[in-house]
Order: sequence, then structure tokens, then C-alpha cells
Amino acid sequence: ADHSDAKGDNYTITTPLYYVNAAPHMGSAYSTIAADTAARFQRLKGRHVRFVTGTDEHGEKIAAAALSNGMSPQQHCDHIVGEYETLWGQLDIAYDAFIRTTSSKHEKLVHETLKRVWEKGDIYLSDYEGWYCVGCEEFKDEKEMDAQHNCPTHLTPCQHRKEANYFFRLSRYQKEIEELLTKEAGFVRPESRRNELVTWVKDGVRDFSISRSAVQWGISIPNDPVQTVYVWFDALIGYLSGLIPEGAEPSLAKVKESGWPASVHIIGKDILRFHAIYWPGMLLSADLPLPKQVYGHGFLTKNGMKMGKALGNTLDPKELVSDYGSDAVRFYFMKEIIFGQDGDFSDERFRNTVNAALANNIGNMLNRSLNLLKKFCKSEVTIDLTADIPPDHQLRQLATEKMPAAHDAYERLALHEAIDACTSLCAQGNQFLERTEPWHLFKGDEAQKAQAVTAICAVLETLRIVAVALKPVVPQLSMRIYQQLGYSPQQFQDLTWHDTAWGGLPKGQLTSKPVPVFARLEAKELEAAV
Ligand code: ME8
Repeated sequence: ADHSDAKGDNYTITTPLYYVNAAPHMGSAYSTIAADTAARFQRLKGRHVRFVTGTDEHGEKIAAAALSNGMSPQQHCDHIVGEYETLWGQLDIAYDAFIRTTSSKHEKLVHETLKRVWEKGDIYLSDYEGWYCVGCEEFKDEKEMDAQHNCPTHLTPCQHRKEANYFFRLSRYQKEIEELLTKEAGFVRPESRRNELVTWVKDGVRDFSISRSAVQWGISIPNDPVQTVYVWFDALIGYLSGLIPEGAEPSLAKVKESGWPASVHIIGKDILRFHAIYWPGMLLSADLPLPKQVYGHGFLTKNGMKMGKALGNTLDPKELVSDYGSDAVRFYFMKEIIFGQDGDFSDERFRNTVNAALANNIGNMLNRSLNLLKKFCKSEVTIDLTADIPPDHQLRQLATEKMPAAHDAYERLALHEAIDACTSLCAQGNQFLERTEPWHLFKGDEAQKAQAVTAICAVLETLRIVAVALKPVVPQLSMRIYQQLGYSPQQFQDLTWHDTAWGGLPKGQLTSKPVPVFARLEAKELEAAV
């Protein structure tokens, strides 16, 4: 079934805007790969996709990182932004917009938002006293820290601060936010993360400070040169400025026609509170529509600890992708970690998973089938009409079941489930090949030869379908499968989700000279970058 019109044609998806205190690590890559996979699926569905990513460049943490690198904040940011862009290129991340919070269009939109919120009467000056974690760029409640006032994420002491700040009247939106979290099914995903937020909101949301007096590296507060905008208030607005087309005059009046509200913000569970509570409050105050969904995925861990820049227990995605290629990295993290839950990485599990599915299962099945066609059909390496394979053929039946399941899984962002539907179809294809033994049938009478050709065509058609369905996850492998099946790059480019329907391989299609589409991964010396 085609659901393409069910939710309208626009699909706006975002990644977090990453801090540029250090080079991107596997956690940043994980969110981005997931968002890219979802974006590619929606494009395949024919929706008008706007995929926004970018960088969060202001604040104390970034200024401190620049200082310790001996650079000016702007130089430091430019340098790290370059690393993000390079990595996204290596990982085949096809974003539509990359927003930097140091860009002038962003600054204009922050000022306009601030003005609206101010005019609403939602900003006031007050004293703030509390414990601040620079790593999180967040004041912490007593109950979130241990007795020594350490941040639970960074394991470093929070600093006691007292200053005059501008505050945002979040408390005014208590009722709306509570309703959003309790009544809008699907606003926060996965469902399991909602309760925590509901509890927090029911306790009563408190106004939060949106400016800093001791921080110079930030967007100025108009008419108060001492204060800069708090980095979170600044960064969230990046989702709006990211949508403003290059060259257009940045204005809040334009965000709706540019794709706002977002269909989904993909983020890690660490920053759910900002996205599901603070951000809706800000948008309500500024009279802007709310995002449809906030998806808080789990953490990549190493020995049970969140992998991250702060603890230095990261995995270098640059190294991983240059050793093993983009498809392998994308496939492993999307398939092996239940999207929404935490997941561990091990070098061995990485290689085993990828080899089993992409090299042994998909790659071998394709190569074997094409070689059999070539060997036994000589120059007439042509395909039967796969559409004539009866509906109750085992592979046809299975493909017809699995593809709608994969579709629904993608729509729900159950990305691992979508992939499992494809890999289990391929596993069945391999078993079918083993059982039918076309290599024996080819040596039999005409009827048996015809049976052999049909069997191989069914397998190739299965692979073609899987290539379409996995295009959002492993775009390069997918393209190579299509080339092997004799399609042009343009035909691959033009694929839509409809092409997962059985019967696509046409009669007379000339397949290409068989070459392996996926090389087995061999062990490399992987070192965790510290
Ligand atoms: O929080 N596992 O930026 P950030 C999975 N600038 N994902 C991880 C991860 C891990 N171990 N570590 C980080 C910020 N992430 C703000 C966001 S948005 C307007 C501002 C991912 O560079 C995850 O998505 O610290 C997390 O939410 C994000 O990186 C934090 O990135």
C-alpha cells in the first residue's frame, strides 16, 4: 500500500546542531546517519524532503576549546566545521541545509525571535544562583548531581554561579506543554521516554535563564551589551534559520513556506528536555507551530558508559569509514542497534554483522546467480519476465509480505526493523537457491533448464527489491546491485518506493558482467581515539 499522501508532501527532518568543541565522534555520526536514512526513505517515497543539520558554535564550552587550541573562536569553529563537512561527505550524508549558528542569517532570526518573545512579555531580568555544568551548558538541579556536585554525564564538578540574567517565562506555558506531552500521542518517541518528561513537567516547569553575563562568545542581547544569548536558546532557533533558503531575507514570516514545522527532530536522549519542553515553550511564545515529533534515540556505549567527547572514550568515525567504507558503517549502526535503545560497539561484532549480511548473504547470492546465468545461458544472459512468476512463489510471496512491513517500520523510524525485513528476505533467497540447486537443473532437460532460469530470476528479482528497500541505508551497495542487474545510473536515480513491488525486472534485461558488489571486511587495527 502506498501511504505517500497520508501525511502530506513535505517532510522536514533535523539532526542536533553539534557542538564544535571537538571533532565529530561516532555519537554525532550515529544521529546523522539515522536522520539521513530516514530522509532518503522519504525521498524514495516522493516527499519533498528538507534535511537540516549543522553546528552549535557559541558559548563557554566552545570559547574554552578555542582558547586551549590557541585559536580565535571563529577560527576554531571554521576548522571543526570543516571536519564535520568532510565526515558527512565520507558517510554519504545527503543533507539539504547545513546551518552554522555563527552565520548572519541565524543571528537575525535569533534577534527576531527574541523580539517576539520579549514583546509577549515573556522575558524578565532576575538573579540566578545555581550549579552550572559547562559541558552540558546547563544549570543542574540538586537531585541531578552527587554530593560533590558532579555532573552525571561529564563526571566533572559543576560550578556554583550567581548572576543577573534574563529569564524566559516558561512557566506560563505549563498547561500547553503538559497537554502536548500527555495528549499528543507520538510527540515524544520512543514512547518509553515520555514518562520521564511528563513527571518532570508535572513537578512544574520553571522559568529558565536565557542569557549569560560572563560569556562573550555569543549572540548579543539587544540593548544590553553585557549579556549574550544562552547557547541553548540560540541553538534551537537554528532549526528555523536552517530552513531559510540561501540568499533569502531571513525572517520568521518565511519559515512556514520553507518547511516549518519539522516532521521530526532526531536527537539523543540526553537533550530531550530541551527539545520537548523548552523548545515548545519558546515556539508557543513566538507564535510558531510546534514540531510534530521529537525522537530521542539511545546512546552508543563503551563498557556501559556513554561514548563521548567528554569522557574521551570515543570511536573515530573517520577511521572506521576509511577502513571499512560508508555502507558498512551505516549498515552496522542502523541494523545492530534497536533505534531508540542504547547499543554497544565491538570491532568483531561490527565485522561479523556486516560480512554476514552484505558480503555473504546479499553479495554472494547476487554473484552466484549472475555467474550461473552467464555459465549456462552463454550469450543470452537475459531475464525472464519476473512478473509472470506466480504470486504463490515462495520468494514472491515473502517479498510481497516483507516490503509493506519494511515500509511501515521506516515510517515509524524502526530503522533496524526495516533492515531486518530485508535481510530476512535475503536469507530466504539464499536458502531457496540451496534447495532448488539450479546448477543441477541446468544440466537436465528443457523443462528443468526453464525451472533453473525461473529460480535464478526469482532470486535476482528479490535482490533487486532489496536493493530498492535498502537504498536509504546502503546507497552505494544498492547502486552496485542495480548496475549488476543491468540498470543505468539514471534508472537507479529515479527509483521510488513503488519499485519494491514484484515484477520490476523486465524480460530481456541484460545483466552486467558479474563482479563482487561487496568485499568482505578484514580485521584492521582499530584504536579508540582519545
Ligand atoms: O548537545 N551515542 O551537541 P553535541 C549516541 N549542541 N548519540 C550521541 C552520543 C552517543 N554516545 N553522544 C552524542 C549538543 N550523541 C547541542 C545540540 S540542538 C539545537 C543542540 C549525539 O555535539 C546525540 O544525538 O553534544 C546527542 O543528542 C548529540 O550527539 C549531542 O551532540
